[in-house]
Amino acid sequence: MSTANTLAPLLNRVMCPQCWHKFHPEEILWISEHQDLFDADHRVPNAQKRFLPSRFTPNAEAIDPRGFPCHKLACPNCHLEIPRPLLELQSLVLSVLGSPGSGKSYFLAAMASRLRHVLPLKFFTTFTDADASLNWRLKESERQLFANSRPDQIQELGELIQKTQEVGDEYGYAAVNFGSQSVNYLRPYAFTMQVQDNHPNPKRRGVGRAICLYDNAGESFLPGMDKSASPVTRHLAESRVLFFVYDPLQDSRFRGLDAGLNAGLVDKSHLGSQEGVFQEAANRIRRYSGLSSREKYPRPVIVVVTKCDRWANLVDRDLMSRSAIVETPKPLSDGSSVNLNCLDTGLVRSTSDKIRHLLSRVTPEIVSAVESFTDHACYVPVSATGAQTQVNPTTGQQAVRPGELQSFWAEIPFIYSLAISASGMIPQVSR
Ligand SMILES: Nc1nc2c(ncn2[C@@H]2O[C@H](COP(=O)(O)OP(=O)(O)OP(=O)(O)O)[C@@H](O)[C@H]2O)c(=O)[nH]1
Ligand SMILES: [Mg+2]
Ligand SMILES: [Zn+2]
Repeated sequence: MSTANTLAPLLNRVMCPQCWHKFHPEEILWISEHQDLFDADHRVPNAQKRFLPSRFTPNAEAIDPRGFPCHKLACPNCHLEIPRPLLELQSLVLSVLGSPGSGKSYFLAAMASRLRHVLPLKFFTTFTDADASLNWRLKESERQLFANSRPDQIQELGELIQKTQEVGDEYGYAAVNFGSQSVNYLRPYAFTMQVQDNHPNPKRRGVGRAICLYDNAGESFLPGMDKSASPVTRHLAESRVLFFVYDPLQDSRFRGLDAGLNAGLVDKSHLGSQEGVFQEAANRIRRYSGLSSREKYPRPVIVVVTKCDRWANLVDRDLMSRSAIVETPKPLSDGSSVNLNCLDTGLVRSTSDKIRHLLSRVTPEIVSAVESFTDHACYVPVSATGAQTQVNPTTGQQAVRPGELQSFWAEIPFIYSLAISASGMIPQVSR
């Protein structure tokens, strides 16, 4: 029995979400289970041996060389584990980029937590971890923010989610040996997303995607940090949508607009400008994907303008009371109609215009950096924390009672990307 017919239905081509090797599903390796085969792999240290199977159980599980049935799969190139949904569902890679401290990890935690809630409740779509160990760091961040064991105690934001490390975090990265060369790969967060069978529109039922998201340390986006031995930002080239996390509070011109914006914020300008981070990412995308400097990037760039709990008033006093997901009657193919939740893309775009106007006035180089790269830019305000942060007078750091955290629009960049894509998973309306 071959591997190909043990896992049907499989995609024709699979892409490793770590080393980006593309391969046929029959090339996939299995991860042995017998303890004698521990630390016997020439690529991945301290791991079970990977092997190409020749024997299978009646349940279509490979049998390892010591006769044990196996369950996990690995990439034929880097030997790192690949969650099974990535072999079965079309994958969607999304990159998050931004300077150190801009709020990437907060945004991802708030976004994942909202999507787990909003997609099943409003869009008849499941959103679940494709692999618990890959998503461990993210789940831990979500738990710290939205299911904290001391919800009433004031805690500093920098403690709830710590800065993302550039190396060394055993959950975030994996070292692989290619002969004498060791390569450090960034591990993705992986989700399975599938339209449920109770979706009112039969055409949408069963549509699914495997989602891979990446959370780098901001330092990895600084110029000169792109190394062959640590290709941790290579996901940028495979990404369908870029989320550029822009933090207005790191820019002194922005902070000059409102005295309230200064409290408790650490000046990060010595780390380089945020448009410099974007330019560097754009250069890497051009280099990895062979896009010439005259060509424009054909995919969307969502500028996630974070921490809007601190600056929303500069745009619109009611900004944070608006909801972009609305219930609307939609016609079905059989002539009947049904009330469905839709993304109000009209509201998202008009909000984007207002924020673009503010950025063009205060930090015009951000707008020109993004718009000289793509014709598909959208500026979305997000707050991972909601309006409840305060500044600890002794340390000068932002602090919060975790029980009061309530994110704003954290799921909208993702939902908007799906709504404007051809997947048909998220219906849209423009009011
Ligand atoms: N007010 C407010 N502060 C935020 C928000 N999101 C993040 N912050 C603050 O920004 C700090 C940095 O956020 P992180 O998510 O860790 O930033 P990062 O981009 O992941 O940074 P690196 O891991 O260093 O690249 C946090 O410790 C918070 O103090 C937000 O929505 N509102
Ligand atoms: Mg981080
Ligand atoms: Zn690989």
